[in-house]
Amino acid sequence: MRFDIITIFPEIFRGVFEFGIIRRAIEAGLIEIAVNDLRNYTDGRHRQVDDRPFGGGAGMVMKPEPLFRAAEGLTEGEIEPAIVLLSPQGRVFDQSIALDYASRPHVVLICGRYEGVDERVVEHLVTDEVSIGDYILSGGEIPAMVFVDAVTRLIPGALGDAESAEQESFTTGLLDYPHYTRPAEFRGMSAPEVLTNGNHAEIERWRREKAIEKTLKRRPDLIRAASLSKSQGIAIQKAGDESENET
Ligand code: 9WO
Repeated sequence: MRFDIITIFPEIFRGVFEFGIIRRAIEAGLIEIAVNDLRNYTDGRHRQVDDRPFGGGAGMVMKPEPLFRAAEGLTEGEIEPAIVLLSPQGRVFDQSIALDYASRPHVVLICGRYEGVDERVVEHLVTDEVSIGDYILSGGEIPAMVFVDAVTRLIPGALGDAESAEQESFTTGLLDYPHYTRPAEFRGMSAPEVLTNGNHAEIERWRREKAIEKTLKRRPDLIRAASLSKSQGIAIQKAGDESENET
């Protein structure tokens, strides 16, 4: 899978893809990431990527020509290119959207800056607009990093054995269970006994129960959206009944 990032600030990406799972995925040949400087797709001595907004107002707008030239050049000959604009107006990114992109051979990511991009880019070049959440940033570069990170983890072979086991918990649509490590007692705070007694069936049960409790309390919206097994459904029912009985 190849990611092509289009940005006016390629230096921002220096380092971010050189660690951990992403680095390993690159080394294994599972992904390739190219950071493309939008200015290389301008013409003229001024290498101009922005201009004043029609209709007036503050700030600048990204010109259409360099963005069309860059994205079309990078996807030449592709039948159904994925050209994603990271923008607060996009569909809000989540694990299931990440999973959809993980099976694509090539994704072009356009990072907006200034007041945004000329609307003709949105209407006639971009195939998907994606937001990483409801807040305004200074540009699309950090969202592009988030996108690459979340999608790469879902490419088969990108996670090691330990990490894939962990991944299961979000795939269920629940929040993660609490984690503990040594020492078993720290400043009078004990790790739960159940985790240290070696009963793996009991540990499994405890973790699932904690994941359900935490999800019900913090993100009940996830419970409604989750596709749960029959035993999980029953466990949630039980957790709900028990919390009703508490007060
Ligand atoms: C600025 C603004 C100010 C007042 C009211 C609404 C507003 N919207 C914006 C705006 O969208 N500015 C953008 C800044 C222009 C393009 C690049 N910028 C950007 C991308 N900010 N945040 C993102 C982004 C991308 C993906 N997911 C979350 C945020």
